[in-house]
Amino acid sequence: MGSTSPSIILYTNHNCPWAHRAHIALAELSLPFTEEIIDLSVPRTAEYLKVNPRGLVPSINYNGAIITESAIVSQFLADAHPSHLVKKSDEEGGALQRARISYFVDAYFSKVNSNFYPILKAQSEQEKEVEAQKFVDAVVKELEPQLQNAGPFFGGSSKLTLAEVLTGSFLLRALTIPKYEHLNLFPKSFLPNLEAKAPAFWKWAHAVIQEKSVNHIYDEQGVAERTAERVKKMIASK
Ligand SMILES: N[C@@H](CCC(=O)N[C@@H](CS)C(=O)NCC(=O)O)C(=O)O
Repeated sequence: MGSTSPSIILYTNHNCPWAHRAHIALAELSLPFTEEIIDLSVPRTAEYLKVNPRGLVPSINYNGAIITESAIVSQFLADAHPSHLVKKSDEEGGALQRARISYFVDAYFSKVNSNFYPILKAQSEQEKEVEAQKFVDAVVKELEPQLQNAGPFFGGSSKLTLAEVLTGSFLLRALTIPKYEHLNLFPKSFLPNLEAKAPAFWKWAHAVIQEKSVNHIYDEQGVAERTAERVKKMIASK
């Protein structure tokens, strides 16, 4: 499966951090693909619902097989095209590397990223400080110990791994949206606090977001502005 170039259609939307994972995987694997942008501002077409009955992006059509859910899509691509992203499970150290990556990604999403929207939705600076501290504390407790041997990427890898494929688009958001101070989404202390308390995370995360495969579809300002709009709507509908 890995040697000939497969036919791939990626159903995506560049503003979606989940779909963004598939872009990173495809770029890292240098796989050519056709892109179909799904407009998420309107109901999904009957045609797209046939591809993914959940109506979500991303989905891929890989040589005629439909695969949905960003983590599954990324894992599938990495498994189908063995590379620097992850060792094969029967390779020496492969099963353990896979376990380490899965644990890291689980920690990122269940313990750290779950604190992201509460910061944005908090309305006073003081409330934002409290929520932001929870994010930083979770990074310190859950991720910092796992990044001590980053080199610069997960597990001492000099190239991106599946850990970065699955977290990169979220790191971009966490590290760039706070720079747009006028949008009042994050407390001013957030980035300096993160840098001071979680230096290994800081170094790793910046190495990740500087990679072309990670940032090539990212519209930093657009995402920041649309996030502010979405948060406004969430607060108004409470
Ligand atoms: N668990 C899904 C989440 C994907 C997801 O939430 N995509 C959003 C855009 S960021 C979407 O398609 N939303 C369309 C909708 O909810 O109607 C994955 O990882 O692929």
